[in-house]
Amino acid sequence: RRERSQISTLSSRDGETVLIRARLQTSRAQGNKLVFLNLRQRTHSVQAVLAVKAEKISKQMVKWASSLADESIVLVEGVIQQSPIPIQGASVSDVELHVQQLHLVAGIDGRLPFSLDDASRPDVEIEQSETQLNRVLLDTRLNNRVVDLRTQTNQAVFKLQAAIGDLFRDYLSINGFIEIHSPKLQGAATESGASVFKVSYFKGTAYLAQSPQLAKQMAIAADFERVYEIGPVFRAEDSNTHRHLTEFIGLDLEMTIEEHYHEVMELLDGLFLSIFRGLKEKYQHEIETVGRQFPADEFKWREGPEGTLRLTHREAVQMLVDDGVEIGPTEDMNTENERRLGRLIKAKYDTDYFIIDKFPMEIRPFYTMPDPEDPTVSNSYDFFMRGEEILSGAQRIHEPKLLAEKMRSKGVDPESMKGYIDAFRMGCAPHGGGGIGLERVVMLFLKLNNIRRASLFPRDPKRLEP
Ligand code: ATP
Ligand code: AMO
Repeated sequence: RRERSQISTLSSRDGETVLIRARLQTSRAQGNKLVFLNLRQRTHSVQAVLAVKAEKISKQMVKWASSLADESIVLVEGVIQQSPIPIQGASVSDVELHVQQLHLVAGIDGRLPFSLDDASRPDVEIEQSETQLNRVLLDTRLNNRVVDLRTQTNQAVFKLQAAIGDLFRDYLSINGFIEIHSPKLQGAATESGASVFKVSYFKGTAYLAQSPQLAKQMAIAADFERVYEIGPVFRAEDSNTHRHLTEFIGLDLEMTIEEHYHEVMELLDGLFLSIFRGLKEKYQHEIETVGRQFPADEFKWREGPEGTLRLTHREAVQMLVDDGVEIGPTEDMNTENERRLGRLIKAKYDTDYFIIDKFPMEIRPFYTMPDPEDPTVSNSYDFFMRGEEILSGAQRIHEPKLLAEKMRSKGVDPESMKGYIDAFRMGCAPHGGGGIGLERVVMLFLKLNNIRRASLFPRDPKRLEP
């Protein structure tokens, strides 16, 4: 077997003969004796030349090469030659490949739904003129996601998504966490009961987990001390918004607390800073690539002694009230108010990343620990990026009687979660944690404006395919 080369390594290798398998991005014939082929491997591309004057290349061969459909996969053997001028549209621009042999590995059956060029046009305002600008609508992209994912932008988006997963794992592993894998099939609803998918389970019914909440807390009761999970989360909510999916990837963690729940908040903050720094340090190229299609102001966060901005829920609501919003002191912020708060904070503190602490007890789930000094508020927090929630978390109730009482007050029957409550009857250390939506972090870091763009094959109330 002859070794194949990567396009990314071809620069300055004048005179070498190489074998390359790549996609034919585009071809451009000049008369019947010459054709230029733009060859692509992931985000790298090079220009190849098929000319009759070369050995073994006939006119027929040139004609056949010119007729190959864009996006076919070809195997090419050729000699690298220095180019007198930089080649436009090729990422390896100092050389070109003079083709001696060309084989078709996989052709295209039918027509491409859109060209990669059209799919790569900058996403700038004016939705109405999509067709005029030859832009490809989101639905068309998602219906033909495999082709859509081949654009440079999408290759970069998913490299960044993977990087966030890696940075999450690295940080937690260094800090003594272990990864767990909790079941997604449940006998009862995981959190509140309203928004779970039912699936038939032999002669009965099972539910898809709406978060690993119960399992990660039970792992703490089992003395794992620090755990995390990266896994699918299912929500049966008919939310047709820019930021809700029915299946998303949850980055969850749970840890014991020594003295105060701020230990968890600080760890989570350290985790986010390490993700932001890691992306900025190692993935600038991908961030810029995405930015060419989705122009965005650079994501900003605070470094140094002042640290991440933290507000209490009361202070956040006051900022909105001062800005003329009608909102009660214990009310949950809707999307519009969250974004407004994000803009106010950006103007005042120059940051796209902040934490809100001490939410009113009545708007948090049953497992949330009340503040011992003021039980109307809770030891809970949300984290925000560009004015949208990306993490929700809290200290949890580890005392079984209080837990059962809070369940009842939220309309959840403690009997339906017996295994969970029993875990606390056997003794459990104080603990807390949080859950992050991976696609939201990707969407907001890159300002993609729609969560579907940050999901490989998105699932929403109207989409189960492809
Ligand atoms: P979480 O489920 O983590 O709290 P979230 O904050 O995105 O995530 P919700 O609390 O369910 O989700 O909803 C928050 C806000 O999202 C709502 O106040 C509302 O503004 C918006 N929202 C949710 N569902 C819909 C919907 N179907 N249509 C319009 N907006 C919605
Ligand atoms: P919550 O329900 O707030 O909390 O979810 C945690 C985070 O998950 C993301 N998220 C979503 N992403 C896409 N589509 C959705 N429909 C969706 N819903 C939520 C958000 C959100 O911040 N058990 C708690 C976490 C905890 O306390 O540890 C929970 O699930 O980024």
